Amino acid sequence: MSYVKPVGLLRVDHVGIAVRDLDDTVRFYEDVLGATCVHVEENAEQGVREAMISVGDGTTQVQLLAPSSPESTIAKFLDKNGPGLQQLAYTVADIHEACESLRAVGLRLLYDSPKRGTADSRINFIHPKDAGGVLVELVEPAGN
Ligand code: V0V
Repeated sequence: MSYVKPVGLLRVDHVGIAVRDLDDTVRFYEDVLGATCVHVEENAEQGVREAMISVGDGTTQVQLLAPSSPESTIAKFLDKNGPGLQQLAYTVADIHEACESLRAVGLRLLYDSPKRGTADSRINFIHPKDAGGVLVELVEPAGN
């Protein structure tokens, strides 16, 4: 595969973990691991209740993802695999440019145009079958 224009990943934005009980898992991360929950929200479109857990300087976070409905992709993931690593997310400067670069080399993006992610970021995903078995998320933070 030849890469015409590399995407330009800025950093690992977060690692997403599918969980059954958000509040219990947040307590485990805070009380046992000593990390800090910095953000909680429900994203109805994605079918998740989520918590962002800050580690160290907070540049990279852990995203705990619980299903908010039985049809949620996270509910399906939990049924099939049980709790565990679900996705790896990278920060990009420009989500449209990043998606176009990937489409140009034939990779499947899950959405035709980016959707709303955590804290008003814009997100899209590379299909795990096109990214070495990893669900790769691209994140353009709000305010870019
Ligand atoms: C499925 N597969 C995975 C996977 N999910 N492989 C690695 N990591 C995952 N998370 C594999 C699965 O083992 C199958 O392989 C194949 O893909 C088809 O899986 P499936 O169980 O039939 O599932 P699908 O195709 O119905 O759905 C899979 C996709 C779905 C990835 C298309 O989960 C999706 O749309 N995900 C993107 C949205 C999302 O994850 N939202 C929740 C996070 P075999 O068995 O055929 O070999 S929301 C979020 O991250 C937010 C809000 C944010 O960050 O801001």
